[in-house]
Amino acid sequence: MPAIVLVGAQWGDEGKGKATDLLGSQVDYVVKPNGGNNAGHTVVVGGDKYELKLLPAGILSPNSVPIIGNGVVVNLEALFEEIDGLQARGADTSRLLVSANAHLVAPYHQVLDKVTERFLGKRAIGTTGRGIGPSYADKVARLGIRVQDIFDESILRQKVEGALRQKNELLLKVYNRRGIEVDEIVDYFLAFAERLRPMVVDSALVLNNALDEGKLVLMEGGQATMLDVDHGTYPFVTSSNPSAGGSCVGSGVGPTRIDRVLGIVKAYTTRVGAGPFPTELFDEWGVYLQTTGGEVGVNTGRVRRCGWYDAVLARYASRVNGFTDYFLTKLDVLTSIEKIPVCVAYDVDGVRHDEMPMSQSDFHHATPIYEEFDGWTEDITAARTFEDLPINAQNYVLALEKMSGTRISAIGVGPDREQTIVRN
Ligand code: 2SA
Ligand code: GDP
Ligand code: MG
Repeated sequence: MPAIVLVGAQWGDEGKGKATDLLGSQVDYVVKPNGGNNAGHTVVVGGDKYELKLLPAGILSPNSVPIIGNGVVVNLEALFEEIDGLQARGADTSRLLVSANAHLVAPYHQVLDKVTERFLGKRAIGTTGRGIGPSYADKVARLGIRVQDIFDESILRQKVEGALRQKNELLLKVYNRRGIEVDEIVDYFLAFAERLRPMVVDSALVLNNALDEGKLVLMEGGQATMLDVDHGTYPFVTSSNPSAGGSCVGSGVGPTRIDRVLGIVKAYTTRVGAGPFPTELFDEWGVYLQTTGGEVGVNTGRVRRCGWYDAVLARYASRVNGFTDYFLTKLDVLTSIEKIPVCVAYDVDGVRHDEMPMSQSDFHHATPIYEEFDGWTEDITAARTFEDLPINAQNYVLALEKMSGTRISAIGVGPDREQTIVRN
Protein backbone atom coordinates (compact mmCIF):
# COMPACT_ATOMS: atom_id res chain seq x y z
CA MET A 1 0.00 0.00 0.00
CA PRO A 2 1.26 3.45 -0.83
CA ALA A 3 1.57 6.86 0.80
CA ILE A 4 -0.96 9.68 0.42
CA VAL A 5 0.09 13.31 0.67
CA LEU A 6 -2.38 15.94 1.84
CA VAL A 7 -1.64 19.58 0.97
CA GLY A 8 -3.48 22.88 1.46
CA ALA A 9 -3.93 24.56 -1.92
CA GLN A 10 -4.45 28.17 -0.80
CA TRP A 11 -3.18 30.12 2.24
CA GLY A 12 -4.14 27.54 4.84
CA ASP A 13 -7.24 26.68 6.87
CA GLU A 14 -8.84 24.91 3.92
CA GLY A 15 -10.01 22.10 6.20
CA LYS A 16 -6.98 19.82 6.21
CA GLY A 17 -7.86 18.63 9.72
CA LYS A 18 -11.21 17.40 8.52
CA ALA A 19 -9.66 15.76 5.45
CA THR A 20 -7.15 13.87 7.60
CA ASP A 21 -9.90 12.76 9.90
CA LEU A 22 -11.96 11.57 6.97
CA LEU A 23 -9.14 9.41 5.63
CA GLY A 24 -8.21 8.38 9.18
CA SER A 25 -10.08 5.10 9.35
CA GLN A 26 -8.14 3.69 6.36
CA VAL A 27 -4.75 5.00 7.44
CA ASP A 28 -2.15 3.13 9.53
CA TYR A 29 0.36 5.96 10.05
CA VAL A 30 -0.13 9.74 9.92
CA VAL A 31 3.02 11.83 9.71
CA LYS A 32 3.27 15.59 10.01
CA PRO A 33 6.17 16.59 7.75
CA ASN A 34 6.45 20.36 8.27
CA GLY A 35 5.51 23.32 10.43
CA GLY A 36 5.13 23.41 14.18
CA ASN A 37 2.63 24.78 16.66
CA ASN A 38 1.79 27.53 14.18
CA ALA A 39 -0.72 25.13 12.60
CA GLY A 40 -4.33 24.96 13.63
CA HIS A 41 -6.43 22.06 12.43
CA THR A 42 -10.02 21.63 13.48
CA VAL A 43 -11.70 18.25 13.64
CA VAL A 44 -15.37 17.97 14.53
CA VAL A 45 -16.55 14.52 15.54
CA GLY A 46 -20.21 14.09 16.41
CA GLY A 47 -20.44 17.78 17.37
CA ASP A 48 -17.27 17.63 19.54
CA LYS A 49 -14.64 20.09 18.37
CA TYR A 50 -10.91 19.40 18.63
CA GLU A 51 -8.26 21.95 17.71
CA LEU A 52 -4.83 20.53 16.93
CA LYS A 53 -1.79 22.77 16.75
CA LEU A 54 1.47 20.87 16.85
CA LEU A 55 0.09 17.35 16.74
CA PRO A 56 -1.07 15.83 13.46
CA ALA A 57 -4.87 15.80 13.26
CA GLY A 58 -4.51 12.06 12.64
CA ILE A 59 -3.91 11.60 16.38
CA LEU A 60 -7.71 11.47 16.69
CA SER A 61 -7.93 8.42 14.40
CA PRO A 62 -8.01 5.47 16.80
CA ASN A 63 -6.34 3.02 14.43
CA SER A 64 -3.41 5.06 13.18
CA VAL A 65 0.02 5.83 14.60
CA PRO A 66 0.66 9.59 14.64
CA ILE A 67 4.22 10.73 13.95
CA ILE A 68 5.90 14.12 14.23
CA GLY A 69 8.31 13.97 11.30
CA ASN A 70 11.88 15.20 10.98
CA GLY A 71 10.73 18.28 9.06
CA VAL A 72 8.73 19.65 11.99
CA VAL A 73 9.99 22.20 14.52
CA VAL A 74 8.83 21.06 17.95
CA ASN A 75 7.99 23.30 20.88
CA LEU A 76 8.14 20.78 23.74
CA GLU A 77 6.09 22.90 26.10
CA ALA A 78 3.33 23.16 23.49
CA LEU A 79 3.63 19.44 22.71
CA PHE A 80 2.98 18.30 26.27
CA GLU A 81 0.29 20.91 26.81
CA GLU A 82 -1.54 19.57 23.77
CA ILE A 83 -1.06 15.94 24.80
CA ASP A 84 -2.39 16.71 28.30
CA GLY A 85 -5.37 18.57 26.85
CA LEU A 86 -6.29 15.64 24.62
CA GLN A 87 -5.81 13.10 27.40
CA ALA A 88 -8.08 15.14 29.65
CA ARG A 89 -10.77 14.73 26.99
CA GLY A 90 -10.26 10.97 26.87
CA ALA A 91 -8.22 10.79 23.65
CA ASP A 92 -5.53 8.14 23.41
CA THR A 93 -2.17 9.78 22.72
CA SER A 94 -0.04 6.79 23.71
CA ARG A 95 0.90 5.83 20.12
CA LEU A 96 2.54 9.17 19.33
CA LEU A 97 6.09 9.00 17.92
CA VAL A 98 8.53 11.86 17.41
CA SER A 99 11.45 11.94 14.99
CA ALA A 100 14.88 12.09 16.62
CA ASN A 101 15.89 14.49 13.84
CA ALA A 102 13.09 17.03 14.33
CA HIS A 103 14.34 20.43 15.43
CA LEU A 104 13.31 22.10 18.66
CA VAL A 105 11.82 25.53 19.14
CA ALA A 106 13.70 27.28 21.93
CA PRO A 107 12.32 30.17 24.01
CA TYR A 108 14.73 32.52 22.21
CA HIS A 109 13.12 31.63 18.87
CA GLN A 110 9.83 33.03 20.10
CA VAL A 111 11.55 36.19 21.35
CA LEU A 112 13.29 36.63 17.99
CA ASP A 113 10.07 36.01 16.05
CA LYS A 114 8.34 38.81 17.94
CA VAL A 115 11.18 41.33 17.84
CA THR A 116 11.85 40.68 14.14
CA GLU A 117 8.21 41.36 13.36
CA ARG A 118 8.38 44.57 15.35
CA PHE A 119 11.53 45.64 13.52
CA LEU A 120 9.98 44.92 10.14
CA GLY A 121 7.30 47.49 10.95
CA LYS A 122 5.03 47.98 7.94
CA ARG A 123 6.71 45.05 6.20
CA ALA A 124 5.89 42.60 9.03
CA ILE A 125 4.81 39.13 7.89
CA GLY A 126 2.04 38.71 10.47
CA THR A 127 3.55 35.51 11.83
CA THR A 128 1.88 33.45 14.50
CA GLY A 129 4.65 34.53 16.90
CA ARG A 130 5.46 30.92 17.74
CA GLY A 131 9.17 31.13 16.84
CA ILE A 132 8.75 29.03 13.71
CA GLY A 133 10.79 31.18 11.30
CA PRO A 134 13.80 31.67 13.64
CA SER A 135 13.80 27.95 14.43
CA TYR A 136 13.92 26.95 10.73
CA ALA A 137 16.54 29.66 10.16
CA ASP A 138 18.74 28.01 12.81
CA LYS A 139 18.19 24.61 11.21
CA VAL A 140 19.48 25.86 7.87
CA ALA A 141 22.29 27.85 9.51
CA ARG A 142 23.30 24.63 11.32
CA LEU A 143 22.72 26.22 14.70
CA GLY A 144 19.62 24.20 15.54
CA ILE A 145 18.99 21.91 18.51
CA ARG A 146 17.43 18.58 17.57
CA VAL A 147 15.23 16.23 19.57
CA GLN A 148 18.07 13.73 19.95
CA ASP A 149 20.37 16.39 21.42
CA ILE A 150 18.46 16.68 24.68
CA PHE A 151 19.42 13.11 25.66
CA ASP A 152 23.11 14.02 25.92
CA GLU A 153 23.66 16.94 28.25
CA SER A 154 27.20 17.73 27.11
CA ILE A 155 26.20 17.79 23.42
CA LEU A 156 23.16 19.86 24.31
CA ARG A 157 25.27 22.36 26.24
CA GLN A 158 27.76 22.71 23.35
CA LYS A 159 24.98 23.32 20.87
CA VAL A 160 23.14 25.77 23.08
CA GLU A 161 26.40 27.67 23.67
CA GLY A 162 26.97 27.92 19.90
CA ALA A 163 23.44 29.07 19.23
CA LEU A 164 23.42 31.60 22.07
CA ARG A 165 26.74 33.16 21.11
CA GLN A 166 25.07 34.29 17.90
CA LYS A 167 21.65 35.02 19.42
CA ASN A 168 22.95 37.10 22.30
CA GLU A 169 25.02 39.20 19.93
CA LEU A 170 21.87 39.86 17.94
CA LEU A 171 19.63 40.44 20.94
CA LEU A 172 22.04 42.75 22.74
CA LYS A 173 23.51 44.75 19.88
CA VAL A 174 20.72 44.86 17.32
CA TYR A 175 17.55 44.54 19.35
CA ASN A 176 18.79 46.06 22.61
CA ARG A 177 17.36 43.16 24.64
CA ARG A 178 18.85 41.21 27.50
CA GLY A 179 21.07 38.22 26.70
CA ILE A 180 20.00 34.65 27.45
CA GLU A 181 21.91 32.33 29.81
CA VAL A 182 23.11 28.93 28.57
CA ASP A 183 21.93 27.21 31.77
CA GLU A 184 18.44 28.62 31.38
CA ILE A 185 18.06 26.96 27.98
CA VAL A 186 19.81 23.71 28.85
CA ASP A 187 17.59 23.30 31.93
CA TYR A 188 14.51 24.16 29.89
CA PHE A 189 15.17 21.33 27.43
CA LEU A 190 16.38 18.78 30.01
CA ALA A 191 13.14 19.19 31.94
CA PHE A 192 11.28 17.50 29.06
CA ALA A 193 13.79 14.74 28.26
CA GLU A 194 12.43 11.85 30.32
CA ARG A 195 8.84 12.36 29.25
CA LEU A 196 9.87 12.64 25.62
CA ARG A 197 12.32 9.72 25.51
CA PRO A 198 9.86 6.84 24.94
CA MET A 199 8.32 8.59 21.93
CA VAL A 200 11.55 9.25 20.06
CA VAL A 201 12.30 7.09 17.01
CA ASP A 202 13.97 7.04 13.62
CA SER A 203 10.68 7.97 12.03
CA ALA A 204 11.86 7.56 8.43
CA LEU A 205 12.76 3.95 9.26
CA VAL A 206 9.40 3.36 10.96
CA LEU A 207 7.50 4.79 7.99
CA ASN A 208 9.46 2.96 5.31
CA ASN A 209 9.14 -0.34 7.21
CA ALA A 210 5.41 0.27 7.45
CA LEU A 211 5.20 0.88 3.70
CA ASP A 212 7.22 -2.32 3.07
CA GLU A 213 4.63 -4.19 5.12
CA GLY A 214 1.82 -2.84 2.94
CA LYS A 215 0.61 -0.29 5.47
CA LEU A 216 -1.03 2.98 4.39
CA VAL A 217 0.80 6.19 5.33
CA LEU A 218 -0.75 9.65 5.26
CA MET A 219 1.53 12.66 5.09
CA GLU A 220 -0.45 15.52 6.63
CA GLY A 221 0.98 18.81 5.40
CA GLY A 222 0.67 21.87 7.62
CA GLN A 223 -0.02 25.41 6.31
CA ALA A 224 -0.40 25.54 2.52
CA THR A 225 1.04 25.95 -0.96
CA MET A 226 0.86 29.75 -1.05
CA LEU A 227 2.69 29.87 2.30
CA ASP A 228 5.50 27.65 0.97
CA VAL A 229 8.90 29.33 1.32
CA ASP A 230 9.72 28.40 -2.30
CA HIS A 231 6.38 28.38 -4.08
CA GLY A 232 4.33 30.81 -2.01
CA THR A 233 4.03 34.58 -1.85
CA TYR A 234 7.55 35.16 -0.51
CA PRO A 235 8.38 36.81 1.88
CA PHE A 236 4.81 36.55 3.18
CA VAL A 237 5.16 32.83 3.77
CA THR A 238 5.99 30.39 6.52
CA SER A 239 9.54 29.06 6.74
CA SER A 240 8.96 25.47 5.64
CA ASN A 241 7.84 23.68 2.46
CA PRO A 242 4.17 22.77 2.91
CA SER A 243 3.88 21.82 -0.79
CA ALA A 244 3.87 18.16 -1.80
CA GLY A 245 7.64 17.85 -2.29
CA GLY A 246 8.22 19.01 1.27
CA SER A 247 6.33 15.98 2.55
CA CYS A 248 9.06 13.68 1.25
CA VAL A 249 11.87 15.72 2.79
CA GLY A 250 10.00 16.20 6.05
CA SER A 251 9.23 12.53 6.57
CA GLY A 252 11.99 10.58 4.84
CA VAL A 253 9.54 8.88 2.48
CA GLY A 254 10.65 8.94 -1.16
CA PRO A 255 8.46 10.19 -4.01
CA THR A 256 8.20 6.74 -5.62
CA ARG A 257 6.16 5.56 -2.64
CA ILE A 258 3.43 8.17 -3.09
CA ASP A 259 0.46 7.44 -5.27
CA ARG A 260 -2.02 10.13 -4.26
CA VAL A 261 -1.51 13.86 -3.67
CA LEU A 262 -4.77 15.27 -2.36
CA GLY A 263 -5.18 19.04 -2.49
CA ILE A 264 -7.54 20.67 -0.02
CA VAL A 265 -9.20 23.76 -1.41
CA LYS A 266 -11.91 25.97 0.05
CA ALA A 267 -14.89 27.03 -2.09
CA TYR A 268 -13.69 30.62 -1.47
CA THR A 269 -10.33 31.96 -0.27
CA THR A 270 -8.93 33.08 3.09
CA ARG A 271 -5.61 34.28 4.41
CA VAL A 272 -4.23 35.12 7.89
CA GLY A 273 -1.30 37.49 8.25
CA ALA A 274 0.06 39.96 5.71
CA GLY A 275 0.77 39.61 2.00
CA PRO A 276 -0.91 39.86 -1.39
CA PHE A 277 -4.39 38.40 -1.88
CA PRO A 278 -5.97 39.44 -5.20
CA THR A 279 -9.56 38.35 -4.50
CA GLU A 280 -9.69 39.81 -0.98
CA LEU A 281 -13.00 41.52 -0.24
CA PHE A 282 -13.14 44.72 1.72
CA ASP A 283 -16.91 45.13 1.46
CA GLU A 284 -19.85 43.44 3.17
CA TRP A 285 -19.19 40.22 1.21
CA GLY A 286 -15.85 39.84 2.97
CA VAL A 287 -17.62 40.17 6.31
CA TYR A 288 -20.31 37.75 5.10
CA LEU A 289 -17.77 35.03 4.23
CA GLN A 290 -15.85 35.65 7.44
CA THR A 291 -18.89 35.31 9.69
CA THR A 292 -20.75 32.60 7.74
CA GLY A 293 -17.57 30.57 7.37
CA GLY A 294 -16.45 31.19 10.98
CA GLU A 295 -13.07 32.35 9.68
CA VAL A 296 -11.01 32.90 12.83
CA GLY A 297 -7.44 31.62 13.34
CA VAL A 298 -7.39 28.46 15.45
CA ASN A 299 -4.08 29.31 17.04
CA THR A 300 -3.98 33.07 17.40
CA GLY A 301 -7.67 33.95 17.20
CA ARG A 302 -6.97 36.35 14.36
CA VAL A 303 -9.85 37.15 12.01
CA ARG A 304 -9.05 35.67 8.59
CA ARG A 305 -9.11 37.87 5.49
CA CYS A 306 -11.71 36.55 3.03
CA GLY A 307 -12.27 36.64 -0.73
CA TRP A 308 -13.81 34.79 -3.65
CA TYR A 309 -12.42 31.58 -5.11
CA ASP A 310 -9.29 32.13 -7.15
CA ALA A 311 -9.05 29.63 -10.01
CA VAL A 312 -5.63 30.91 -11.13
CA LEU A 313 -4.27 30.08 -7.70
CA ALA A 314 -5.91 26.63 -7.66
CA ARG A 315 -4.42 25.85 -11.07
CA TYR A 316 -1.01 26.99 -9.83
CA ALA A 317 -1.35 24.76 -6.75
CA SER A 318 -2.34 21.82 -8.96
CA ARG A 319 0.80 22.39 -10.99
CA VAL A 320 3.42 22.78 -8.25
CA ASN A 321 2.01 19.92 -6.18
CA GLY A 322 0.99 17.52 -8.95
CA PHE A 323 -2.39 16.97 -7.32
CA THR A 324 -4.19 13.76 -8.22
CA ASP A 325 -7.47 15.13 -6.85
CA TYR A 326 -9.06 17.88 -4.82
CA PHE A 327 -11.20 17.92 -1.67
CA LEU A 328 -13.38 21.02 -2.05
CA THR A 329 -14.44 22.23 1.40
CA LYS A 330 -17.01 24.66 2.78
CA LEU A 331 -19.32 24.64 -0.24
CA ASP A 332 -22.19 25.12 2.25
CA VAL A 333 -20.85 28.58 3.17
CA LEU A 334 -21.77 29.82 -0.34
CA THR A 335 -25.44 28.83 0.00
CA SER A 336 -27.83 31.78 -0.53
CA ILE A 337 -25.42 33.92 -2.57
CA GLU A 338 -27.30 34.81 -5.71
CA LYS A 339 -24.33 35.18 -8.06
CA ILE A 340 -20.98 33.71 -7.03
CA PRO A 341 -17.92 35.40 -8.56
CA VAL A 342 -14.88 33.26 -9.40
CA CYS A 343 -11.55 34.78 -10.36
CA VAL A 344 -10.59 33.22 -13.71
CA ALA A 345 -7.58 35.42 -14.58
CA TYR A 346 -5.74 38.51 -13.36
CA ASP A 347 -5.41 41.94 -14.85
CA VAL A 348 -1.94 43.32 -14.20
CA ASP A 349 -1.60 46.92 -15.38
CA GLY A 350 -3.93 46.26 -18.31
CA VAL A 351 -2.42 42.89 -19.29
CA ARG A 352 -4.43 39.68 -18.81
CA HIS A 353 -2.65 36.86 -16.96
CA ASP A 354 -4.25 33.42 -17.15
CA GLU A 355 -1.49 31.95 -15.00
CA MET A 356 0.22 33.15 -11.82
CA PRO A 357 2.49 36.07 -12.75
CA MET A 358 6.19 35.24 -12.57
CA SER A 359 7.04 38.39 -10.66
CA GLN A 360 5.89 39.05 -7.13
CA SER A 361 5.38 42.74 -7.89
CA ASP A 362 2.95 41.81 -10.66
CA PHE A 363 1.08 39.57 -8.22
CA HIS A 364 0.84 42.48 -5.78
CA HIS A 365 -0.77 44.55 -8.56
CA ALA A 366 -3.05 41.80 -9.85
CA THR A 367 -6.74 42.58 -9.89
CA PRO A 368 -9.17 39.71 -10.44
CA ILE A 369 -11.10 39.15 -13.65
CA TYR A 370 -14.32 37.53 -12.47
CA GLU A 371 -16.85 35.19 -14.03
CA GLU A 372 -20.16 34.85 -12.18
CA PHE A 373 -21.92 31.60 -11.44
CA ASP A 374 -25.57 31.18 -10.47
CA GLY A 375 -25.97 30.37 -6.80
CA TRP A 376 -28.45 28.20 -4.91
CA THR A 377 -30.68 28.75 -1.88
CA GLU A 378 -31.32 25.18 -0.74
CA ASP A 379 -29.60 23.99 2.47
CA ILE A 380 -26.94 21.53 1.29
CA THR A 381 -25.60 20.44 4.70
CA ALA A 382 -27.48 17.13 4.53
CA ALA A 383 -26.37 16.30 0.96
CA ARG A 384 -24.38 13.06 0.85
CA THR A 385 -24.17 12.39 -2.90
CA PHE A 386 -23.26 14.74 -5.74
CA GLU A 387 -26.77 14.35 -7.11
CA ASP A 388 -28.22 15.58 -3.77
CA LEU A 389 -26.73 19.00 -4.53
CA PRO A 390 -28.86 21.63 -6.33
CA ILE A 391 -27.96 21.81 -10.00
CA ASN A 392 -26.29 25.23 -9.60
CA ALA A 393 -24.06 23.88 -6.84
CA GLN A 394 -23.17 20.94 -9.09
CA ASN A 395 -22.34 23.35 -11.90
CA TYR A 396 -20.16 25.46 -9.58
CA VAL A 397 -18.17 22.36 -8.57
CA LEU A 398 -17.82 21.16 -12.17
CA ALA A 399 -16.65 24.62 -13.28
CA LEU A 400 -13.95 24.73 -10.57
CA GLU A 401 -12.86 21.25 -11.53
CA LYS A 402 -12.52 22.26 -15.17
CA MET A 403 -10.58 25.44 -14.34
CA SER A 404 -8.00 23.70 -12.14
CA GLY A 405 -7.73 20.66 -14.39
CA THR A 406 -7.92 18.50 -11.24
CA ARG A 407 -10.78 16.18 -10.36
CA ILE A 408 -12.79 17.10 -7.25
CA SER A 409 -13.18 13.77 -5.49
CA ALA A 410 -14.81 14.99 -2.28
CA ILE A 411 -16.93 17.96 -1.22
CA GLY A 412 -17.41 19.37 2.28
CA VAL A 413 -20.93 20.54 3.11
CA GLY A 414 -20.42 21.20 6.83
CA PRO A 415 -17.75 20.94 9.53
CA ASP A 416 -18.72 17.50 10.84
CA ARG A 417 -16.95 14.32 9.73
CA GLU A 418 -20.22 13.07 8.21
CA GLN A 419 -20.91 16.23 6.22
CA THR A 420 -18.96 15.14 3.18
CA ILE A 421 -19.81 14.00 -0.30
CA VAL A 422 -17.41 11.45 -1.74
CA ARG A 423 -17.56 11.25 -5.54
CA ASN A 424 -16.60 7.87 -6.94
P1 2SA B 1 4.73 31.67 10.83
O1 2SA B 1 4.22 31.83 12.23
O2 2SA B 1 6.17 32.07 10.68
O3 2SA B 1 4.46 30.32 10.24
O4 2SA B 1 3.90 32.76 9.97
C1 2SA B 1 4.23 33.02 8.63
C2 2SA B 1 2.98 33.16 7.76
O5 2SA B 1 2.29 31.89 7.70
C3 2SA B 1 0.96 32.06 8.10
N1 2SA B 1 0.48 30.89 8.84
C4 2SA B 1 -0.77 30.44 8.80
N2 2SA B 1 -1.80 30.79 7.99
C5 2SA B 1 -2.98 30.16 8.22
N3 2SA B 1 -3.21 29.26 9.24
C6 2SA B 1 -2.19 28.92 10.06
N4 2SA B 1 -2.43 28.29 11.22
C7 2SA B 1 -3.37 28.88 12.21
C8 2SA B 1 -4.81 28.49 11.89
C9 2SA B 1 -3.13 30.40 12.22
C10 2SA B 1 -3.71 31.24 13.34
O6 2SA B 1 -5.02 27.35 11.52
O7 2SA B 1 -5.72 29.32 12.00
O8 2SA B 1 -4.30 30.78 14.30
O9 2SA B 1 -3.52 32.48 13.22
C11 2SA B 1 -0.89 29.47 9.82
N5 2SA B 1 0.33 29.29 10.38
C12 2SA B 1 1.17 30.17 9.77
C13 2SA B 1 0.98 33.28 9.03
O10 2SA B 1 -0.29 33.87 9.18
C14 2SA B 1 1.98 34.17 8.31
O11 2SA B 1 1.33 34.82 7.25
P1 GDP C 1 -6.89 23.47 8.45
O1 GDP C 1 -5.85 24.36 9.07
O2 GDP C 1 -6.76 23.36 6.98
O3 GDP C 1 -7.00 22.13 9.14
O4 GDP C 1 -8.29 24.22 8.69
P2 GDP C 1 -8.84 24.90 10.04
O5 GDP C 1 -9.29 23.83 10.97
O6 GDP C 1 -7.87 25.90 10.54
O7 GDP C 1 -10.07 25.72 9.45
C1 GDP C 1 -11.09 25.08 8.74
C2 GDP C 1 -12.43 25.35 9.43
O8 GDP C 1 -13.48 24.97 8.58
C3 GDP C 1 -12.64 24.54 10.70
O9 GDP C 1 -13.39 25.31 11.58
C4 GDP C 1 -13.45 23.33 10.22
O10 GDP C 1 -14.26 22.76 11.24
C5 GDP C 1 -14.31 23.97 9.16
N1 GDP C 1 -14.72 23.09 8.04
C6 GDP C 1 -14.00 22.15 7.39
N2 GDP C 1 -14.70 21.67 6.34
C7 GDP C 1 -15.89 22.33 6.33
C8 GDP C 1 -17.03 22.32 5.47
O11 GDP C 1 -17.11 21.60 4.49
N3 GDP C 1 -18.05 23.19 5.78
C9 GDP C 1 -17.99 24.05 6.86
N4 GDP C 1 -19.01 24.86 7.09
N5 GDP C 1 -16.93 24.07 7.68
C10 GDP C 1 -15.90 23.24 7.41
MG1 MG D 1 -5.69 26.00 10.21
